[in-house]
Amino acid sequence: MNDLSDKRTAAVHFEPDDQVDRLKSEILRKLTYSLGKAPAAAQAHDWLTAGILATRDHAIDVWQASTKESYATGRKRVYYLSLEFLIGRSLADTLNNLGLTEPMTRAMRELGVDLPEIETIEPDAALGNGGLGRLAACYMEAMASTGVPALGYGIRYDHGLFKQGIENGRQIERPEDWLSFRNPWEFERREASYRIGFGGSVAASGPDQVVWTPEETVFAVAYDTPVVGWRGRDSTTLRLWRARAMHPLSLDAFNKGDLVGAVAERNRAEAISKVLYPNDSTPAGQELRLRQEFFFTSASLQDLVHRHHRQFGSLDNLAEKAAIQLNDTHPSLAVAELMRLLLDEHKFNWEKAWEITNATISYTNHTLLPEALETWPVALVERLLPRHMQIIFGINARFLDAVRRRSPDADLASLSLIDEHHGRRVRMANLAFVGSHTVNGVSALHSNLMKETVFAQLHRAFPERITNVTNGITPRRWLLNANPGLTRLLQEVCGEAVADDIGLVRQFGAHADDRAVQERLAAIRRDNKLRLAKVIQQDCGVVVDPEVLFDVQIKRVHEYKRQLLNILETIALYNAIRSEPYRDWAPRVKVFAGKAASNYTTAKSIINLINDVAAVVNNDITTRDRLKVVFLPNYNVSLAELIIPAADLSEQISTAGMEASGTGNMKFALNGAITIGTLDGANIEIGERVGADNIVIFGLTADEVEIAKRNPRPSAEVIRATPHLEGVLDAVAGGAYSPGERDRYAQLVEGLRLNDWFLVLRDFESYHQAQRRVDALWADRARWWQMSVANTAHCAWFSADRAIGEYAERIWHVPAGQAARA
Ligand code: BZD
Repeated sequence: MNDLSDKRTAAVHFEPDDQVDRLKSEILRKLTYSLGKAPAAAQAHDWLTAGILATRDHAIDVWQASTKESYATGRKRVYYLSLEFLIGRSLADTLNNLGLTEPMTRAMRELGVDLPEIETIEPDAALGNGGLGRLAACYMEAMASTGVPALGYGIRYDHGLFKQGIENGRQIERPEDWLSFRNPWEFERREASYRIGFGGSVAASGPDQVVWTPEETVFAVAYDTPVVGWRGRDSTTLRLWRARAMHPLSLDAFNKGDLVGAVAERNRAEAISKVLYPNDSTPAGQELRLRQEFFFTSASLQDLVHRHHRQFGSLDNLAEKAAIQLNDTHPSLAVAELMRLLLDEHKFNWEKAWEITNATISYTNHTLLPEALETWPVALVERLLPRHMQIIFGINARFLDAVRRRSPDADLASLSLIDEHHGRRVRMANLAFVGSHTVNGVSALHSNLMKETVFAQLHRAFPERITNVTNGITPRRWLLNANPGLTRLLQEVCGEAVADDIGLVRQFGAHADDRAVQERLAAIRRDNKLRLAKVIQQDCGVVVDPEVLFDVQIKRVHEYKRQLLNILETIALYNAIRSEPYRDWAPRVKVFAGKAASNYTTAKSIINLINDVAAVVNNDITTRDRLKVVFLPNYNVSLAELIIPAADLSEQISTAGMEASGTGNMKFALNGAITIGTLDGANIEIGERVGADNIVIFGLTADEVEIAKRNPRPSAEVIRATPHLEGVLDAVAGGAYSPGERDRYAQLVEGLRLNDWFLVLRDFESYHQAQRRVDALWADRARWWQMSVANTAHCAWFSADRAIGEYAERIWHVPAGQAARA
C-alpha cells in the first residue's frame, strides 16, 4: 500500500470477498460495454470512468429509493437555489458514503489498478468561487446524510472557476474545462426542459390579468446528479441547468452565406451556461450575469411548481410542501418569478400569491460589504424582464405603504427595493429580505451585524425575520476522507461510531495530556505534512522540512482577508531572523494558496508580492532552516483536502466584521490546527468552543474597527508607533523584493499609507505579537498537542449536519429523517 491508499481504512470495512468479486465484474462490464475498451487497452482515465459508472449504479439504487420514499410520503422538500456548487471530486466521497471504499480499492487492485492514484485524475467540479459555493456542496451532502429530502438547483457551467497558473510570480488565468471528457456522474433529462423568456412586452388582457410576450426564449435543460449521504441511507439531487437555443441554426441566414448569423441565436442562448463568473465579493454587474440569475431561477421555479402541481393538484399548499432557500441574493428574482407564476399562470390574486411566496422562500446572506451587495439598474431589469419589474414595483408599493401606515417615521428611502440615489437600481438584498419569511446570517457576529448595519431598517420593520445559522462543514469529506490517520486515532479513542456521530469526538478531549495520544497525533500530522511537502516540491520547487511549523493561509485572495498583513509580517520575521540568526527561532514554512478575481488588481498584486518575497527568502542561506515561503498554484477543493490535514497553524486574520463566517477556519480546527485569528465571523464561536487558551486571538474587535473607521488614525502615525513596520514598507515600496521592477509595489504600499481601510497597519503589531505567542507555544510541544486535541474535540458542533438540523427545524420546518447529531 502506498501512503495514499491507507486512507481507505477510514471507511466501513467489513465487506466480504463476494462484494469485491461483484465490483470487479461491474467495473469490467462498464469498461467493456459502456466504454468499449478491453482491459488490456484501458488507460487510467478509462478505469476511472468505469469505476465511477460502477459506483454510480450503487448511488442510483439509493437515489431511487429516496426519491420514491419522498413521493410516497408526500414529505416537504427543500429546494436549495445556488448559482454555485463547489463540489470538487466525487468518487472518493461517494464510495466512502456508500461503504464501498475498501471493496472497491481491493477490486481495482485485483484488476491491477491503484484506486487512490486514479482518483486524482478525476477533475474537480469547480462550479463555484469559494465559501458560498463550497457551503452549498457541503449542505447537499449533509441533507443526504440527515435524511432531509432536497434538490439543489444551479447552473451546469461548461467552464468552472478558471485555472490559476503562476508565471514569473504573477497569477495567470486559464480556462477550466471539466466537461471536455464528459461528466460520468450526470444524467441529461430531456423531459425536464423549460422555456425561459427575456425581453418583449407586457399587455393587460383583462382586469388583473397580464400577458408577457417575451422577445427571446431559450431552453433550460436539466442535468441530474445524485449526492449520496453517509452510509448510503439517503440521497439528494443536484439539478443543474444547461441553456440551449430554441433554433440552433438559422437556415435562412445559412443559405445566404451568413455563417456567423446562422448560429448567432445559438451562441447567444448558450452563452448563459458557458462560464462561471469569477468574482467573489464584488458583483459581476453585466447583463449576462443577470440573464444567468433569471435563467436558473426561472427554470428551477417552473420545475418545482410543476412537480408540486403534478403531485398535489394545486398550489395552495405549496408552502407546506416546499421550502425554497436562496443562497445569497443571486437567485432573489425567485420572489418576482414565483409571484409571476402564481399570478399570471395559475391565476391567484395578489394577496394569496404573496402569502404563498413569502411562506415558501427564505434567504441566506453571506456578506455585509457594501460593495458586494447586488443591485441592478431598473432600466436593465425593465428591458430584460419587463413583467418582473412590474411585480417588483408592485411588491415595493404595497410594502412601503404598509410600513408607512405602521410607522410614519420609518426611513422609507433605505427600506425601498429601489435605490434612488445611484441612478435607480433594484436592491436585490431588499427584494430577497421582503420576499422571505426568514433571513439568516452565517455566524453569530454576522447575524447581529446584519441587524445593526445593512439591514437595520428592514430589521426594525420585521424584527422577527433575521435569525442566525452558523455555517457547518461536512465531516465526511473534511475529516474522514481528508484525514484518515486522524480518523483512525479518533475511532480508537472515541469508538468506531465517531464516523456516524461526529459529536463523539468530544471524548477525545479527555486525552489531551496523554503522551501516547500526543505522539500518535504528531506522527499523523508528520505524515500529512510529508504528503504536502512532496506537492510543494513538485509545484513550487521548494524543499520543506516536515518537522517545521506549517503556517497556512488558503482562501480567495482579497484585501479584507488580509494576506497582505500575513506577508508583511513574514517580511518582518525574515528581517528579524537575519539580524539575529543565532536566536532559537521557531522554524516555519508559510504556505499560501488562493485565487484573485481576474479583474482585481490589488489582489493580484498581493499574489505577486507573496511570490516575490518567496523568491528572496527561499534563496537566502542565512534563514534557510528557519523560514520558507510558498505559494501553491491553483487552489481548489482537492488541494484544500491535501493542505488542511497538514496544517499546524490556521490563519484566519480578516478585518473584524468583514468575514461573514468562514468555513475553512472550521475545517482546520476540526483537523487539529491551531487558529491565529481575529474576533471575526465564526472564529468567535470556534474560540468559545475550544476555549481561550486553545486559540490565538489578536487585533481590533468589530466594534473597534467601526470606531477606527469613523475616526481613522493617520497611517504615518500608526507606522511611527509600530516597530519594524516602516522598514518593511520601505523595503517593499522601494523594490527590495522586485529588483527587476523597483516600483512594482509602490502603489500597493502607497494605498496603505493613504487609507488603511482594512486596518493592515493598525493590526500589524498585535498580529506580530500573536505570532510570537505561537512561537512560544510551538516550542512547548506537549502544550501544542494539548491544544490540538482540544480543537478537534470541541469542533464537532461545526458539522454541516448540525447546521442543516437548524435550518430544517427553525426555517424549513421539515423533519430530518435521521436526527442530526453533533
Ligand atoms: O460565504 C462567503 C463568505 O465570505 C464567508 O465568510 C462565508 O463563510 C461563506 C459561506 O457562508 N462568501 C462567498 O464565498 N461569496 C462568494 O463566493 C461570491 C460569489 C459570487 C458573488 C459574490 C460573492
